[in-house]
Amino acid sequence: MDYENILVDREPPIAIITFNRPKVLNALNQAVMDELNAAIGELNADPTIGAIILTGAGQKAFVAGADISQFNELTSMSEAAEFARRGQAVLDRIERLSKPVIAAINGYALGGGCELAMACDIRVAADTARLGQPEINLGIIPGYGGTQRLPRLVGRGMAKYLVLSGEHISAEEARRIGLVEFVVPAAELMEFTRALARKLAAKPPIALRLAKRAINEGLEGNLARGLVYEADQFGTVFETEDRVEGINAFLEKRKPVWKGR
Ligand code: CO8
Repeated sequence: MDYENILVDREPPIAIITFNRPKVLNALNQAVMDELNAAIGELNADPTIGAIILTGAGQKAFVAGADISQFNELTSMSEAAEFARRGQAVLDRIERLSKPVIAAINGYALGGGCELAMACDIRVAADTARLGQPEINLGIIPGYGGTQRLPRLVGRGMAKYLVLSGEHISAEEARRIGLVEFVVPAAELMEFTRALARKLAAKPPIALRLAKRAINEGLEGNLARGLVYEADQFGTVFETEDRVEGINAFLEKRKPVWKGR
């Protein structure tokens, strides 16, 4: 598929999706969301790709939020709710994707941009990045999962502070509260994130998928249910050829060769 609002670069075993509307700080409109959804589907189906990076074009922004200019086109409560649901579905798909997705946050990650980063598995931020949920200043609230994913990452109090105040925070502050995992100098962001993506792409794919799923599912229920789920996934991964290879390779003091079976 040809894309107009994003760039998709395949560098097997990784791929990079770049939001490419720098004039509006890579704001998300429906066309961007549709293209993102299609690209995610294509890359997930591509057996040469083991991990995906999301980033923004230009120096200034990862994604500065949903495109505010389209909000006045939403004329009813049900239209606005449907709009939010459609976006949530794309972010949900990213969170549940069988391959790891890493956000390389190269600048502003605000509103829908911060929500998008939170739907990724791991977040790496440039030291110049700024993050936040400024929707309150527009008289609205986060609609792409921000009220749900933010407290799960940073805790209730800090999530309420960010959502209710609309303040932006620095990358370093975001790391301190658990909103991003790594902060690196801006010039090293893509090199660092590519290396991380390659590291994950080199892992056995079934174990990677099941581990990701066990963490996601476990966090949505209580600990007892999560442990049952983890044990089930552990049983499934034990049936794979990669498990036999991984354990034998360790015992034979050699590097494993993963087959994805
Ligand atoms: N939407 C549309 N255009 C934008 C956006 C945006 N989110 N952000 C920036 N732009 C545009 C600006 O209008 C400007 O355009 P122009 O050059 O034509 O005037 C251009 O990008 C550059 O921006 P600025 O001149 O404002 O750049 P500054 O360096 O002065 O400021 C900021 C940078 C601080 C990032 C500033 O642009 C800003 O505050 N942007 C808005 C951030 C924001 O409020 N984001 C949240 C949006 S709401 C949201 O994301 C909800 C998600 C869930 C939706 C659920 C569906 C209902």
